[in-house]
Amino acid sequence: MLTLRSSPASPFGRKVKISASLLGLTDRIQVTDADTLNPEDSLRQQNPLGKIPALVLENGETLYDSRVIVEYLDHLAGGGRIFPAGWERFAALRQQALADGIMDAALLQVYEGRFRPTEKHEPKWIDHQADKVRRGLDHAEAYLATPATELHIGHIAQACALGYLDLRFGGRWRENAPKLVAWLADFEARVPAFAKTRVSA
Ligand SMILES: N[C@@H](CCC(=O)N[C@@H](CS)C(=O)NCC(=O)O)C(=O)O
Repeated sequence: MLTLRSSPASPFGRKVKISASLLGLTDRIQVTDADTLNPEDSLRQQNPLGKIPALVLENGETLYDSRVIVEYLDHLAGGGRIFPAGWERFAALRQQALADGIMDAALLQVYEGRFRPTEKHEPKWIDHQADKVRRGLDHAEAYLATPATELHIGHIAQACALGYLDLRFGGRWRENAPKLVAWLADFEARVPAFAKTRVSA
């Protein structure tokens, strides 16, 4: 049995869970919640960065981060299932990188709120991160909102990024991204694991 250290709200953990489901591997993975703030949590032995997701393998090795884990799961499932071949692979990896970057920038804004008292919030820093999210969404709305034919890791990551903005930012991205709204509805209709991994605020 593989053990996924994650938390229900983690968008990167969600990427792994949805990938596992699409690859038919859900039954081989047990999910154990991790507390990234707790120094006593074994997570820090498993991943020195103390970040989730981390995947503990049957041989005791741990894989991180989400990008490595999804490659491993695809390999376990025979390879080439959620990673296309040829140029499409790089387009899919780039889409994943954009979505991961949106999630990183969104998380940093959430952490600013969590780690600093309100009077110490740095608006320039928050705006800097919010601009990344806005530019990323504008790009996805313009170029990455065509409903997928073959689902791949870029689509999974993009859905998780949009889902995280729904969870933590009240879904305000929807006002300026009608094509992405339709794109996400199509993804959700095709991927039951998306609804299954949704958490409410
Ligand atoms: N690049 C990493 C990002 C993972 C990440 O930022 N995880 C967050 C939770 S969603 C985390 O562990 N935060 C705790 C910390 O940064 O200490 C990945 O793809 O897995």
